[in-house]
Amino acid sequence: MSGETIFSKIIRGDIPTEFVYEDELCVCIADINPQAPVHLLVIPRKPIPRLVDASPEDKELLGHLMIKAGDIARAAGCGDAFRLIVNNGEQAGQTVFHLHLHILGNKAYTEAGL
Ligand code: DGP
Repeated sequence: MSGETIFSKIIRGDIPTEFVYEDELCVCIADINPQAPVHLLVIPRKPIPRLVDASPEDKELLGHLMIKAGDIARAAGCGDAFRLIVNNGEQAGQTVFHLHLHILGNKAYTEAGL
């Protein structure tokens, strides 16, 4: 579980990937294998491997990711109809060991006013 993952390479620009959003603390990219009409990943620049590896000093960063995820979901047209998912650990399906929030939204829900 080293700090070097595909997401570190994307954040550094070694693998050209469009940033849907970026600031000094995080970037947001489209998931390569979308599981919903809107499937985005909010990734802290700091390479924390899993949620459980975050420490109290990361409190502000984690809050930032949550707040930004809400803003990004709305900007992506999800309205209030979206889910945030963090897979923690291999047995929970985590495949990239650099913390990230999945934003899963279905534009159809929003369009239907649900
Ligand atoms: P998780 O299973 O929670 O670790 O999710 C990792 C997600 O990352 C998975 O849904 C696919 C996505 N992903 C993996 N490699 C890449 C990549 O190179 N580019 C992009 N955009 N997404 C990737």
